[in-house]
Amino acid sequence: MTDLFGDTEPLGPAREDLAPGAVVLHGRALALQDDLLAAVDAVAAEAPFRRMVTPGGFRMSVAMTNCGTAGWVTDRKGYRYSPTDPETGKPWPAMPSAFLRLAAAAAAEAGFPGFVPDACLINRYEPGARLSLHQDRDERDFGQPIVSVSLGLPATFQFGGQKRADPVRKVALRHGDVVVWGGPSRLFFHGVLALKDGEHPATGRTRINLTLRKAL
Ligand code: MD3
Ligand code: FE
Repeated sequence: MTDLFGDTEPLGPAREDLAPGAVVLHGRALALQDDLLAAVDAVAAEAPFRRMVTPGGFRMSVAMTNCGTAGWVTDRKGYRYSPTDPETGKPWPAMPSAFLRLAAAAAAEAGFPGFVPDACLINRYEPGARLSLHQDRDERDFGQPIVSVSLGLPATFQFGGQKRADPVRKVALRHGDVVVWGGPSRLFFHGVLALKDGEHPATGRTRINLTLRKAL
């Protein structure tokens, strides 16, 4: 990558357009990492991480919890948003203000002003955990973007197209990266390859991903 002065950017450009509507803001969450990780711990103290079961009867390798007005859940009956945690029967913890502020700022920088998420799915990957190719289509308004925040160990993200059979690109997502998925890419197929083992100073042997959505 070379700028107009002929200088290189050893860490790559801060902003990378992946596809129409899909923008990576490299390192955008770094300044907030301590607040974000403290908020994840506070949410998980009220609504512990758990590995949910899919409608097909498989236990997911990724452990999940939620905060906000609604949380994404799966069980033998299907995928849906629930106002309460099925494990405790209580409402999900409130959306931390650091999540709201980062999501709104990132969405605006990517061209989606006025984003106010009401749901945050928190995914925790341990070595070997993966997310197979899927679409996010349990939300009401696909005109709303999704903001994802990667923390801890790096992962290889797969980004396809509108059809499951479309070719996929591999994109490395690292600690502090924020991605905004809106417009034409909102319904693109995507997944995460099995997490490679490693140790990260901020999270240990795990990767945390926040997925902020307007679900309702
Ligand atoms: C592309 N999470 O929770 S975030 C998910 O890293 C999910 O944990 C992944 O996919 C993770 O549903 C990927 C990136 C992401 C999120 C939503 C998208 C990419 C997307 C929606 C449309 C297209
Ligand atoms: Fe997804």
